[in-house]
Amino acid sequence: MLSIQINDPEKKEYIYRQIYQQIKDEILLHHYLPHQKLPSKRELAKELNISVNSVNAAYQQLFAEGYVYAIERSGFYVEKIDAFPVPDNAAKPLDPDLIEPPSQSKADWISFSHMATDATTFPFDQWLRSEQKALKAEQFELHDGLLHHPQGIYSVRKTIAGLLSITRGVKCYPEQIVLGAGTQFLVRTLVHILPQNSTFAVEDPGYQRIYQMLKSQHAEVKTIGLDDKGLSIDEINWKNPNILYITPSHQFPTGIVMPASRRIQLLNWAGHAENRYILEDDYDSEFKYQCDTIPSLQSLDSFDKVIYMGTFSKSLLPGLRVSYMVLPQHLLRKFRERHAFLLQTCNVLTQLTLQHFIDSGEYQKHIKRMKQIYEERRTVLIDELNHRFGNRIKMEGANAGLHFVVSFDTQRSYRIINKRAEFEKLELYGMQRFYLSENSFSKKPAFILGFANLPVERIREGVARLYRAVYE
Ligand code: 76U
Repeated sequence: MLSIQINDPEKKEYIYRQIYQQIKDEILLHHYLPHQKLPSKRELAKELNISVNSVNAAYQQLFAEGYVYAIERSGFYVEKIDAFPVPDNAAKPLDPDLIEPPSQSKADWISFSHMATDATTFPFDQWLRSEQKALKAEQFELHDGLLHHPQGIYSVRKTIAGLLSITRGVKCYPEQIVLGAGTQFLVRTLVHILPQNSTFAVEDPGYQRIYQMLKSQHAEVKTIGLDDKGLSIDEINWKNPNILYITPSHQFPTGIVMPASRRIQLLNWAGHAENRYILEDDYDSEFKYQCDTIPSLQSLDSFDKVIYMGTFSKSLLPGLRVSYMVLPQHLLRKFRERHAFLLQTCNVLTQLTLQHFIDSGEYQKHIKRMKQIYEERRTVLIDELNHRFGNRIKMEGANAGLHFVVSFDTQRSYRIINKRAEFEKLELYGMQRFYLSENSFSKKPAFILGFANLPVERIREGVARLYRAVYE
């Protein structure tokens, strides 16, 4: 007879689950042998003093999972299953090196992060209103998930195409737009539609997450240094890549705004051979100071060689995860051949909310307001840095975007400054993060200062903490 024990009913585990679990374990341990007959339901119920229904439920579950089989008018028999150590119910303790430290509260920290935007200035009410409109008007899109186009919802792409034409001079049809949850993801899908055996080139210093991602796709990737106009033409000629990933509006991270002369050199370079392309990452182009925004590279391209990429991470919130790219028509054809099976990665409700947010004019209103807010933060920050550091600081790349780069006249190393910054409760990122090859490593410590999440009233204190981290 089976040695089944029913626990204290107070434990609140269903009786049928207890029977099921114990029989299953005994089968796996080969305490019950293959083809052994289980006691009849009535017998077992009587012995354990429980209802036949409970035994029946346990047997049915064992049957459904394939631990026992049934023979009509005879009963249930143990399946032939290899002996197997019964897994412990409790999870194994997590190896110490895998434990994630609890996230620190950063309430009294000051942030120079280039990654954050400011949640306090985001128009949540208007966003929620757009979401409500989306929920009411587009229920079909929401429940009919699998039918969505791999490139994203058409009406959303139409709205984005309209916006890009006004704000960035990008010429495109909605058909050419591909949405995706992040720039990295989009670049990854691109790797598979660009010419085979391509050699990629990335800016150095540059966006390390794209560099690493390209390498992880087994692409050949070269790093190319910068001169005062951006990506060095000499180095392109010497290293001979056929795909360039660049950030001409505001080089990431140095902040160089690429002048027309270099843009035209690069476009001519791309037009020179069939397998050449330029990936223009226009990540923070909405924000330009003291003059209007500079038209995109894509708007100048008459060879159909520029793949334009953008994101709502800087203009709205990075947590939305809505980014997009605009494919030249011949690459669009490749994308459709190669990626027809892909499901869109952007959340449908977020896509539709974004569409309403843009169509209602709220997006442009928000950008206009943020331009003023960021302009003020930038000016106050630059003034305060000049005031506090005098000629011991050098600032670069502050004409656009939401960050610039500062270097200091100091003997202190990155390590010490970063440690002191942490002590000062100052979120600060060093430029060493962005140097992709050994030989681009600058000797003087330099830091990227983001001001998107830095309210004006915190700037003086932020700069004071920075001064202490560097000099005291
Ligand atoms: C994005 C560049 C050069 C795009 C960026 C960023 O995925 O669309 C930086 C770091 O939100 P996504 O990416 C936007 N192109 O720098 C944003 N920067 C990253 C996220 F904040 C991180 O790791 O230093």
